Amino acid sequence: MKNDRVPEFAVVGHPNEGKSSVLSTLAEDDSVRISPMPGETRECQSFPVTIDGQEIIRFIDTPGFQNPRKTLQWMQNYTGKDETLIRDFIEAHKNDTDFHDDCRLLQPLLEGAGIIFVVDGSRPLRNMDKAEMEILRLTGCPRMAIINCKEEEAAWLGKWQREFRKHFNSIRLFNSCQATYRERIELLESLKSIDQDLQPVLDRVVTAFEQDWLERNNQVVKLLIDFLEEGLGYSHSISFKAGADEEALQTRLYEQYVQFIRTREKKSQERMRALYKHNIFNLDLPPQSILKEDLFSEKTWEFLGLNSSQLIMAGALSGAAVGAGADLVAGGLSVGAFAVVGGLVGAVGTALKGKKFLSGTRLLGMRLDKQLLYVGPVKNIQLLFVLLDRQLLFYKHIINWAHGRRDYDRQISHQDESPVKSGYTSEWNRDDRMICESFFRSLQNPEKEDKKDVYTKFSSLLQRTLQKISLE
Ligand SMILES: Nc1nc2c(ncn2[C@@H]2O[C@H](COP(=O)(O)OP(=O)(O)OP(=O)(O)O)[C@@H](O)[C@H]2O)c(=O)[nH]1
Ligand SMILES: [Mg+2]
Repeated sequence: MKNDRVPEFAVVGHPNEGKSSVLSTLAEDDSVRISPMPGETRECQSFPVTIDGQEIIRFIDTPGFQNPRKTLQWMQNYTGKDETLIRDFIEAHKNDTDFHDDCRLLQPLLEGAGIIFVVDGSRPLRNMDKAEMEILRLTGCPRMAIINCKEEEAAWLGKWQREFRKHFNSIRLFNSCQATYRERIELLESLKSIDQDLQPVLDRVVTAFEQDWLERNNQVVKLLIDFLEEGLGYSHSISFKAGADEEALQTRLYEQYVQFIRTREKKSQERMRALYKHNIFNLDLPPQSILKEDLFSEKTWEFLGLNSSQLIMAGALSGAAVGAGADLVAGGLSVGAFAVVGGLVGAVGTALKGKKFLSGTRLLGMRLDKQLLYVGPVKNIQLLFVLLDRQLLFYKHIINWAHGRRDYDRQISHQDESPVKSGYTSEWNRDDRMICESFFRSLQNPEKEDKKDVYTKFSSLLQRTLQKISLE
């Protein structure tokens, strides 16, 4: 592999070991075909990784070995030069259907690709595997081995590792269904050790991956701020005719708002998904995920956002609905903590009593002035923290969903049912919460606040949090 070329790696191995899954995760490409049936990949396919429109590395999916023992035998009896071994093997077998897959998988090596050999380390080592490793050694190409355990079985790992040491320059455990961003970077780092010539170019690739990740986090920050501005700064007025049914109107307006914020939240999650290149498959949330709860469910408000004393402080400082905190303290955490109106809270609050989540204090400000009913902006600061927690948990879910994973096989349960906060915002320190309060205040009084400073601090708080979640 020359220095000025885009580095290229062929992912090879026995059928059905997880080659395509590893590739899909490494390249963050969910269009790679994966199947429980062996023999899914029959032809080589190249998957480039591009950053800012520039191809920086390329992985090639290949079919599994079809006839490793006979291939090895042929290679061991070969009397030509080492450099022509692969070419002559392909030439000798190109019309033999028994060696179709072997010829295909060796072709990229002829064109200068490095080797990533994938095995399922949860099964025992067989002679067939030794034959495959020996073939790869005879090719003389730079190579690393990846142990991708399909089952949680570690009994065979030692044996695999001992055998690998004889044949490969580098060995790594990498789970195609669970690998995180950090593990992808580490794998690329270890590719450097398989060939000195690769080091400078792979250094550039790793730096590009890291910068790209930071840039995507920046995009998430922008996306979150847009979402919060729209969702919390929501405000408009409608005409109100004397004698009209105020209560019905307020209820309708409240419901409109709830619909609006739910749709907007979904939209920003879709954008986040696209940023992390999850385009095709469903990324099922674990069955007990708090994110499966409705935004306005009691459980959501119990588990996410600030705790009651943090909330009282936040309300006091930002001039937001302090009552929410007081209610939570007085009535335990059973109250939904929102209501429809601001100025008219008394009347409507009473009228709506019994309707589970329309009681308590203010969520959305509403003010009647002559012929106009003013709606918004949001009054309850807890909504800021709940929305943020939901987005941050969604972010965590997205970035930790490996592209090679196609279903939710491990159930992560929320066993702790006590009202302990499980989001990120309640872990923020006082200074961080104050940054949020200033941001919230600036949405309530857009013309009064010095927005620039507030936004800079809020952005950097979000950026720091995303970075921390990326490394968890
Ligand atoms: N649980 C689990 N399943 C995995 C893992 N890696 C792959 N699989 C599953 O194993 C099966 C085979 O995966 P593929 O990636 O298609 O394997 P392959 O080596 O490309 O197979 P061929 O193209 O047929 O040679 C699929 O059902 C994958 O979902 C893993 O780490 N954990
Ligand atoms: Mg495959």
